[in-house]
Amino acid sequence: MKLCHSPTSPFVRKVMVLAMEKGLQDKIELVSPDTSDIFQGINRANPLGKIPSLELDSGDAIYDSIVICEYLDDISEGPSLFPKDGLERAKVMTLHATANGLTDCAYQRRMDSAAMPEGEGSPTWNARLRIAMEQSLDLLEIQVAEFSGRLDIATIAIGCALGYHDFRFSHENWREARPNLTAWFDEFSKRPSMQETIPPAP
Ligand SMILES: N[C@@H](CCC(=O)N[C@@H](CS)C(=O)NCC(=O)O)C(=O)O
Repeated sequence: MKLCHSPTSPFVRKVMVLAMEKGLQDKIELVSPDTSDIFQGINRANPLGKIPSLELDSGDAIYDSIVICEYLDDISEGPSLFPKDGLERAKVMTLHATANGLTDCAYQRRMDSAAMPEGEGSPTWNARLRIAMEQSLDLLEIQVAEFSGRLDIATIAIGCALGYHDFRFSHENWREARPNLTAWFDEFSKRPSMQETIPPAP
């Protein structure tokens, strides 16, 4: 299997953490994105131009990160990181949606402010995304007791979301007034899968 990969992408990191937790990393070859044309995006295997995508040995390409994670979970041994059905699954997937949405808002803000030509960003949209991030962090702070001690697709997504916040928005200090989430992240970050996927210094 070939994973279109960048060490700075939080969505790729989620896939890598899950692959490592499920012992699949040796079955995955990492391939680099094509950054030659910003208008095309960075990945021709995905019409949206985004990474990650996973090319299977059959030639099929799958995306996006949550689909790849569930596929890898399905084909691997050991306890599933996705509850199978009912309310339990809905709750885990909603928690994943909070964390993934937080990551998505942070990524959009980063692109709007740092990656676009000077003057093309929108301060109003940036403020809208920042509020969504703060509200998501506040909710996670309240919910820590619910997910503490768990390893599943939601906690992996939370770990990657907070890691990305540290990577790109450390100046906004999400830890302030969020002691429970801080303690949870400090502990979760010790996992080898998290340590081995820390993004390189900006
Ligand atoms: N919903 C997608 C989001 C993926 C995404 O936004 N990837 C970014 C990198 S972190 C990307 O490829 N951006 C390039 C672009 O949009 O041109 C997923 O979960 O896979």
